[in-house]
This record gives sequence, structure tokens and C-alpha cells, in this order.
Amino acid sequence: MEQLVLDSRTRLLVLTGAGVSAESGVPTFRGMNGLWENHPVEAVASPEGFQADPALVWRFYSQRRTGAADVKPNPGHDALVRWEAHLGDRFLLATQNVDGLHARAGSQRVVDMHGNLFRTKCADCRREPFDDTSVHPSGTVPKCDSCGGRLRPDIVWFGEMLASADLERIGEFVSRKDGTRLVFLAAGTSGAVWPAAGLVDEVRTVGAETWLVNSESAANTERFQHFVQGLSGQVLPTLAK
Ligand code: BJW
Ligand code: ZN
Repeated sequence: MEQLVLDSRTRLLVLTGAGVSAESGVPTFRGMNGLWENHPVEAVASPEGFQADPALVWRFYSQRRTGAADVKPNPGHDALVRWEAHLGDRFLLATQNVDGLHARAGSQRVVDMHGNLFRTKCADCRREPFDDTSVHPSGTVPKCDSCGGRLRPDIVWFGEMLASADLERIGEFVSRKDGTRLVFLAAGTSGAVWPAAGLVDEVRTVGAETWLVNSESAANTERFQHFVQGLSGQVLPTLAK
């Protein structure tokens, strides 16, 4: 297998997607055919969907919270923890996963690009998002203590902007000028959802070396210099030297 070199002149940006959690037992989006109980994911993960049927949205996220609380990080998550221990500030993990498994595995430099399943915010007022493991499986819609409005999961839904602070943190890491060379590795992601799917092009503008680890070809495979086909829990632990 080709080897990823992580020496003292390398800084590494990792982008993970649902495939990295798959071996922990978390279903992927394309694996569900983009459907949950026959509803298109866009219907339960968009502001329009929440407006139309907030109870359905809370049933979806309650099931996700219960499922994600029951699973454990896998050897793919653990490999990323070791890389971070080795690289320190020369490591950044941008994840599209909202399940919190990277943090539970021990990763520290993590950007939750698409939010966090175990955080809730108000749909109506600006109060700070807060940690929340509550579930509402019968579809009751929790209310905000501050304004009485509807609470919603702190997730970046379709058609919503990613947090600018998160995008800036990634952008600063990409454009950092400290004499190190940038390596970009994407794992377990279909390359179909933007802006994450465009990161590979952004890093190429600064001359990054690019790797994709995925169980099948992604929508943007040809944008990467190296494609290692396989399961992330098997490939990542032996990929770097
Ligand atoms: C394994 C494996 C194993 C399995 N090992 N591999 C430009 C062009 C076209 C469209 C757009 C565009 N810009 C914006 C859009 C619209 C939209 C978008 O991208 N749509 C596409 C579907 C076309 N993007 C947005 O709306 C984004 N917002 C935005 O751009 O704001 C600006 C704006 C505002 C207003 C109007 C217009 C623009 C926000 C996107 C937020 C995504 N949110 C979701 C749902 C909520 C999260 C949740 O509830 O969990 O996040 S979508 C869903 O997809 C989820 C995921 O994080 C995300 C990415 O999926 P991922 O991780 O790639 O998973 P899968 O399942 O797709 O793929 C898994 C892969 O792993 C597969 O390839 C498997 O083979 C593989 N695999 N097991 C290795 N063991
Ligand atoms: Zn409120």
C-alpha cells in the first residue's frame, strides 16, 4: 500500500464523513439511500422541513441521538488520535459527522463543520447553543426557556451556511505559512455535499498533497492524487509512517 509520510515538515488536514463512523454502526446517508423512514433526508434536515413538520424532525434526531449514544469509536477514529498526538498543532480534523465520535475517541483539534447531534439551539432567538442529550421520540417539540420559541438540533441543515468561524479555522490552517507542506486526506465521504466536497480544490491551490480513503469511488475521486480504496477502520491504522 502507498504510505502517507507524516514528518516534522508536514501539516495534515483530515476531512471525515459518514463512512468513518460506519464501522462503529452509524448508518451512512447514501447507505440509507438518502431516506429515513421513507422521508428524503432533505425533508428532515432542512429549515423548510423543520418549518413544515418540527415533530417529524425531532423524531428523526431523537432516533439519531439514541443510536449515536450506543456506539463506540473504531480503529479509524483511533488512528486519527495517534496522528494528532504525533503532529500537535500541525494537525486539524474537519468532520462532517455530527455524532461526536472523534471527540469521544480523544481527538482535540476538531472542527464540527456540520454541527453536533448532542447540542441544541433556539430556532427563534440568539441564545447560545447548549449541550443536550434529551430525546423526544414521540415528536414533542421542546421549547426555549428564554423566548418560548422552538428548539432545534444544532446541525447545519441543507441550505444553511456553515459557521464562519469554522470555515475560517480551516482556511487559516490551509493557508498557514510556517514552512510546512500541507497534506490533505479525506476519508469516508461521498464528495457530494458542498462546501466540504470542494475542500480538495481549495487545498490544491496551495500545492497540497491529496489523499482519499473510501470504500468506493467518490463523486470527486479524480480531484485527488492518491486514492486508497478500502474501509477506513482498516486503511487508516496502517496508512501513515
Ligand atoms: C466508507 C465506509 C468505510 C462507507 N470506510 N468509506 C454547490 C453545488 C451543488 C450543491 C450545492 C453547492 N453548494 C451548496 C449546495 C447545496 C447543498 C449540497 O451540497 N447539496 C448536494 C446534495 C448537491 N449544500 C448545502 O446546503 C450546505 N450549505 C451551504 O452550502 O450553504 C450556502 C448556501 C446557503 C443557501 C443556499 C445555497 C447555499 C450545507 C450542507 C450541510 C449538510 N448537512 C447534512 C445533513 C445534516 C447532518 C445530520 O443530520 O447528520 O450533513 S447532509 C449529509 O451529508 C450530512 C453529512 O455530513 C453530509 C456528507 O455526507 P458524507 O459524510 O459524505 O456521507 P455519505 O453517506 O454521503 O458518504 C459516505 C461515503 O463513505 C460513501 O462514499 C461510502 O461508500 C463510504 N463508506 N463505509 C470508508 N467503512
Ligand atoms: Zn429562544
